[in-house]
Amino acid sequence: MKKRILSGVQPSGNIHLGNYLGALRNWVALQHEYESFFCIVNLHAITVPQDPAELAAKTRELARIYLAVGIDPKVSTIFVQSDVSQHAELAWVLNCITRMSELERMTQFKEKARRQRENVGVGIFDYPVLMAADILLYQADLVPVGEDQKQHLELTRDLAERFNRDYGETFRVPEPFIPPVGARIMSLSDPTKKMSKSDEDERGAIGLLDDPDTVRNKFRRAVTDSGMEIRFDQRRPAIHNLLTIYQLLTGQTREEIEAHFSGRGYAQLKSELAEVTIEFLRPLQERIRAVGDDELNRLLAEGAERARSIAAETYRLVKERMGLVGAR
Ligand code: ATP
Ligand code: LTN
Repeated sequence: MKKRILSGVQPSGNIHLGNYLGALRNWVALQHEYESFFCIVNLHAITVPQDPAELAAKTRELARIYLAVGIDPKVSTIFVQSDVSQHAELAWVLNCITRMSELERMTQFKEKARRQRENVGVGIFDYPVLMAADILLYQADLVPVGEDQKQHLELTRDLAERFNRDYGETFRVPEPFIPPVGARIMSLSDPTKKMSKSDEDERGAIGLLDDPDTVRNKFRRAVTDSGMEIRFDQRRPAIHNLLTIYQLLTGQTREEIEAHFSGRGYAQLKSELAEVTIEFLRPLQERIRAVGDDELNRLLAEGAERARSIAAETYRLVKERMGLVGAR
């Protein structure tokens, strides 16, 4: 039997090159080797306020993006989290075996809480438990994500092990898959921060739906380091980041890239990188637009159906293990 993958992206904000290079790209590469489930995690998105109409539109847009980047619905299951009620149900059960202190330690929570002060919702605090439910429901072996999700994966593993120990073997304990290159694409306007959907400074991220002029402008204004040489040097994070994007989009080796830019300036790197990105985005955007509404409806309905059948099986086992029985 094939091993399983599960991963997800939130349908909030504008999906960017970091999401693609850190996560989506690897989903596409791994989907033939694994039985794959790709979720649009709208219940995670509502941990911060969302406009309902926009959330609905973004959910469908993200499904189009999954297809356009190369997720093949013939081999992979694409579905919307809120279509499968067991995500919220299992999250509740897992809440009851999670300690407050474990969630207080999560760096993503600490960061978001710092930004929102008193108004931090319980949902943000509980976010990692819902994520654990997403993964454990499908008995996933592998979870392809960017570097920022590593800590959440650790918690997922801890919760799976705890449940298995206390209630009997139930969940498969998943491993993260974090790519060796591209797991943490940095913001173009501040190379000490990751490229992020929720960054107020929109210039930091290249959106997958950005038009050519926007792409050129964002790269042109990207922060650089002092120095002149164009080399992969960790001590110069801004240039390292631009070169990493170039490497992943062209498939060239680091040696080839350094030789190509030898003796050239930052402006040249930025303009070539902009063109490479535009050429990558052009066909992608065409494919996004080409997905029809009916096609999308059918696909998400089929995806939800397939996801439900597996989620229901796991959740039935959980209830049995915990003594959650009612009328017979
Ligand atoms: P936010 O910054 O608002 O939390 P996000 O950009 O991290 O949002 P998510 O939906 O939370 O978007 O992440 C989707 C996937 O993209 C995750 O696997 C995450 O690890 C990955 N990812 C996000 N940002 C980056 C980045 N800068 N570099 C590489 N991978 C990333
Ligand atoms: N927390 C993730 C999104 C996410 C996820 C998941 C990723 C929610 N559920 C399950 C992998 C598996 C993020 O990228 N911020």
